[in-house]
Amino acid sequence: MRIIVLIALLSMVTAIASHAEPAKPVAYDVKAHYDKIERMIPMRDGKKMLTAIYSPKDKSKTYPILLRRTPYSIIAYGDDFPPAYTMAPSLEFLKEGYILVMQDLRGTYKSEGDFVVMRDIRDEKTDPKAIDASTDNYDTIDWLINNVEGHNGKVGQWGVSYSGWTTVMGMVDAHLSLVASSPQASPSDMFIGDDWHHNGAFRLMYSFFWMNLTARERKELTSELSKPFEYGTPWGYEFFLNAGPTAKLNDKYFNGRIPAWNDFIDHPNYDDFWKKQRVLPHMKNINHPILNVAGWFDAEDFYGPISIYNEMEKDPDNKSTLVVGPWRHGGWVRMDGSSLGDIQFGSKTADYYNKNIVLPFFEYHLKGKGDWNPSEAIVFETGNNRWHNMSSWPPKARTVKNLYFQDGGKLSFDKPESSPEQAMDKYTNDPAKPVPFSSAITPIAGHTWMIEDQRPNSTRPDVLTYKTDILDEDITIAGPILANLFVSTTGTDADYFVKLIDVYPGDAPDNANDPKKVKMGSYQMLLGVEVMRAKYRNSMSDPEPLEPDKITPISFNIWDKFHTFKKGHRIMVQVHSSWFPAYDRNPQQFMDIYQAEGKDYKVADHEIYRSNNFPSHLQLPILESKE
Ligand code: PG9
Repeated sequence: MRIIVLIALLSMVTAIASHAEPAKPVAYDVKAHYDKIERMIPMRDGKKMLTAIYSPKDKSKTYPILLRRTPYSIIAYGDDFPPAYTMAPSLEFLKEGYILVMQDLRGTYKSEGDFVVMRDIRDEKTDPKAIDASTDNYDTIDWLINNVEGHNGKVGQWGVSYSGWTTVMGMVDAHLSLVASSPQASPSDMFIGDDWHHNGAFRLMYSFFWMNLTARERKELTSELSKPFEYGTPWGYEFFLNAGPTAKLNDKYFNGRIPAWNDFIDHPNYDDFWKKQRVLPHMKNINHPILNVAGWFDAEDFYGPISIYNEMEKDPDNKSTLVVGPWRHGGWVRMDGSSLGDIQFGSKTADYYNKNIVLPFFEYHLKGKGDWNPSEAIVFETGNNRWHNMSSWPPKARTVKNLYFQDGGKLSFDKPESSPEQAMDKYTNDPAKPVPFSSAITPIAGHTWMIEDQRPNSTRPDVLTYKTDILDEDITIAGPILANLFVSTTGTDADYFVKLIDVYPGDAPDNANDPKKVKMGSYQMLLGVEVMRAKYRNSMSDPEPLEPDKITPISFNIWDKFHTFKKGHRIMVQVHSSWFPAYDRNPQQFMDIYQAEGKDYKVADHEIYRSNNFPSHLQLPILESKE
């Protein structure tokens, strides 16, 4: 019975670590090849962390240590073994031979201490005895090196998402034995662009799911996996609309018992609470090799790896390599990467990464085996479906071109010339009928909505849609995209979502053997999307109201893409003011949204200007030549 419950819960828990697709069949008997011991490893403050250590049975040689620390449970306690995919980046690592170490993070499952979600990064100057994820990482490695038999003196670490973040923390003031790290989809700033907020807009559906499952107070050390929240309906849109304003959720569902949820409410703006968690200021003097992995369609942590990469590049001595594939959050771990949602990539991109990138990276640095002389960035170009080895990211051979909103729902590279000052398009956003973030009927966000078909949205009256003529040649974009809007609204706050979309030709062929039989003709593939909560347009820390009916510029980054819009396709942009329940609703009046009551949510009209003086546009990084 326990096994059945374990398997059911495992698939839930791994969903948040984003390995939720069915596992590929595994033909490798881990127990036949590995011994296991479990230890409580002491940290500098005396708290002990439950750690499982799996060593190859073949003791004829030494092996490097490969560490992963997780808040989602090491899954198998005592004599049990976990599924192989949780132990290493791929099964090949088990076959090649590593000492695989998995640890419950401080305060989770069977590790002592308190779990603080994204614990502040310590300030040694004010408190030399402080602990954080970096010291726990250091103390763990120190213990392993001194106590585990059969190692070769070298330690590597890896992890996806939360475990990616603990990997990044391990890179800060790193232990000398740590010689290679692979942070994968690590968040870097929870207010600006990762799991909890994007530009201050609260990611309601995911935060609610995650906090319920992972951040409830633990009464005692336990190996029992957390139970997911019961929504009572498969339709998240309905659940969250009925649940009412964000302010109500605490009373209704948590009774203040999720400390990290209370933190959202107590810190609505970008204050020190959020700033102290930022890893970016610490991304210097990291002198061991880093393999930083991201997915173009990651709905949780794309900003994290890209911003960490950009920050590390400021140090001329950095040894960091960027890998970006056409993946969802963590989609490189257990899937073959040949498709995502309705979009196919022409090859098994995750298999390519596992065989040619992550395995050689660790084999070389931890064992001195093989070759590892990578380009600066190994990036997959969607649309043309090809890997590229680039000498820089973003590539230098790019030209920024403005793509302007035009009359009649058009987009073009020509600036509107003689359009009257007041040329604009209007829509009304009603918080009682927000734009759905996905057509899927789901209580949790899932993993394909960042690449989902936008056809159902492009006909809504509360979504503005602009598109180019049919392209007569390929256009490749590579690098960050900026949105520059000129808006005016009847309210004093608003959210502006901007989506970049690839529109397929009407006669595009359907995918072969598609059980869903999706019609790919005129498909609108979501490529990139970002939101700006307008009160944060000038400062995330000091929000400012919008002046009603005044034309106001709003600019923000939609982050990086590498995509070719093929000849025969069109480029599309959508603009709207809600995307629910992925994001909470904006009452459209300037206030602390976590205190807003039902009556505070107002209908507002929005105008997006497209005149010569107020030319709303996207800045696209057009690639001139490919490496
Ligand atoms: N995206 C998840 C997460 C990372 C960091 C903090 C909270 C959540 C995860 O998949 O682990």
